[in-house]
Amino acid sequence: MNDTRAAGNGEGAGGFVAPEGFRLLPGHFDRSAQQALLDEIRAVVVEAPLFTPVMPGTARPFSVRMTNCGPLGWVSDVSGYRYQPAHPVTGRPWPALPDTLLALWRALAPGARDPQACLVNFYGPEARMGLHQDRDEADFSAPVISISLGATAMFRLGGTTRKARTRSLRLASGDVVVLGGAARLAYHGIDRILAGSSTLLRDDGRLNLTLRRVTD
Ligand code: MD6
Ligand code: FE
Repeated sequence: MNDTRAAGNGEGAGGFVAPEGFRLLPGHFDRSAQQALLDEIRAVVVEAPLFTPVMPGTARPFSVRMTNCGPLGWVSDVSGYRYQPAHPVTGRPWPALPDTLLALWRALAPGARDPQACLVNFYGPEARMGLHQDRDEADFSAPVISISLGATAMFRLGGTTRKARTRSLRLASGDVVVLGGAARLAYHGIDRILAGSSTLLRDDGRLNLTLRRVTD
């Protein structure tokens, strides 16, 4: 499997062509911007504590913990995946979306309406995220934009069918990923976290923030 820092929209050694609309912006946020964003996310977590979602049907817990900011938040429980305006445990509205994230969205998704949800996923050293599509939104014309903070993750990117070839990319602290265009519905996931890869968060912790437009 390829493992490269290159944005790699061209054909890689394994014959993988990333879907149109996939962008990786390595080091988009420098260390001081990462620290400032981390401070904002810590404030979000104080207001809206991390919770452990479970898989619909089976109630198997996710290995990541999550929270949200913005008017809507993504949740998963026994009855399904959905967006809702309040935290599932506290019942309070989600905290506001930090201005830094709104500015990032406006710069990278010109013409799209403003994001309504920022899903915050926290990974400990053993956490993973299975291969999935982000398809709980009514509007697929806007991209999904992610920001990674803390430990480096091995990100798997595939095509728009589950059986399409995949490739592995490293997402380091400060990296931004855009899934737009054909890549909006590309399968992707996190295979593992690389120990000792960042000092931003203690104990090989990692945060991934995903900005989404939910309604059309
Ligand atoms: C992660 N990322 O980096 C998982 N989704 O932890 C995602 O699931 C993701 O990076 C949509 C767009 C960009 C992403
Ligand atoms: Fe995703």
